[in-house]
Amino acid sequence: MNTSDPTVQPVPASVVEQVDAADVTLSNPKRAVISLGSNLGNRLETLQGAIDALEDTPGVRIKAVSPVYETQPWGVEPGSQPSYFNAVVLLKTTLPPSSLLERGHAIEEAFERVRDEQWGPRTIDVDIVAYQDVLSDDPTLTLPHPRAHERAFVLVPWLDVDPEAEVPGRGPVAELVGAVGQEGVVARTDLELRLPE
Ligand code: PH2
Ligand code: MG
Ligand code: MG
Repeated sequence: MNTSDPTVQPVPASVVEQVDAADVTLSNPKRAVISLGSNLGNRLETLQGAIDALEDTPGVRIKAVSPVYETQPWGVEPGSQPSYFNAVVLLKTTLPPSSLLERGHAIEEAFERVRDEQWGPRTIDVDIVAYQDVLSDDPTLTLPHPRAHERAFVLVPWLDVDPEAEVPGRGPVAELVGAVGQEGVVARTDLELRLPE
């Protein structure tokens, strides 16, 4: 690769990872991948607030937080909504998927998310992208997330925090990124999310 080409984006430098064995406090923890998105209000502050609230959850330890991406709204008329900030968080948890989902909804409520239209603008969306290698077509929590494999705003930050990641049943994230491309997904290297202490 020609690294002097100004069109080649630098590798984001802001993946933050918990390097210690923080999950020793959790017995038999499971891996989960969470996608966070915000396109209303102070997007960065809200993403950080959601990360802090996840870490404050008994039975949850955040292991890695991706860089922040500014992304074009997916699934709606172009220009009809503000751009999103998106990030992906890797965590270890002793909670079952249903409890993690409940906690995600409680965090959305705490940030006064209003649910009216599908894919409407929101202060915060907390989505469980994957939970271990679980495959589930339960309509209240489909695993992995049914559209994760086609959304660059999920795949690109996920690849940053886990280059070996796979979408259960769909294949390596690196290959899926190659297939969907990175259009409309721009690293905000000027911004950073913190891993909670
Ligand atoms: N979330 C959606 C619909 N569209 N587009 C972007 N760029 N980022 C999102 O997080 C997002 C979206 C529904 O959850
Ligand atoms: Mg969503
Ligand atoms: Mg959601």
